[in-house]
Amino acid sequence: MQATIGACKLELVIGDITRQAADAIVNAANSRLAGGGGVDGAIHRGGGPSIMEETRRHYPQGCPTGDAVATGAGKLPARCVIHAVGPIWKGGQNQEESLLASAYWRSLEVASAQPCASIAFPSLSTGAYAYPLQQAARIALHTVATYLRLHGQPQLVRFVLFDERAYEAYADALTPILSENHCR
Ligand code: AR6
Repeated sequence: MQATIGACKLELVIGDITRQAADAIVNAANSRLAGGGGVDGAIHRGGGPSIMEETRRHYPQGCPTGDAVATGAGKLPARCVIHAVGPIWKGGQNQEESLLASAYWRSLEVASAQPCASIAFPSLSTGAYAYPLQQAARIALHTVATYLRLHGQPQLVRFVLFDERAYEAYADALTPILSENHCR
């Protein structure tokens, strides 16, 4: 599924984020940038030790929740990895929504600074961090669409969803965005 926002493309695909040859891929990191399972495990396994060496050297304090930092991508086909820290779901009254939106927004700002023409996101916070998928999908797509309308870059934003269930949630959330004026 695909939407056009100004000159930018917003795509949904099912797949593995580590296989994406985008300029940037986004890691679902933790605030210590300590590595872990899920997307984080797959990125460090696939990219090799240089990614962790770089996060330790450049970001010894880690990265706050809602923020993002960039490193190289080691052996992965992407050019760089943007480590974004989404919130842990604690029931919805702990600024989860604004922190999740901020993790996407900051990732796009960091990508623009590289600069990157294409960026691939996983579904941040919806695995180990247990953010409800439908809500997370709405926030993710709304934030990215708003950013693209405002900045007109990156040219391509691809959401790489790991399974049918995640894809369907994002496809449902994209439909109302598609019907807004600026999209077709
Ligand atoms: N490609 C695309 N999506 C994936 C992949 C993959 N290779 N692997 C998993 N997913 P998670 P979080 C999906 O847990 O919730 C780590 O331990 C997965 O099905 O990776 O933000 C970190 O170190 C889910 O829908 O990220 C943190 O401590 C989504 O990606 C913590 O987990 C996110 O799942 C971050 O948790």
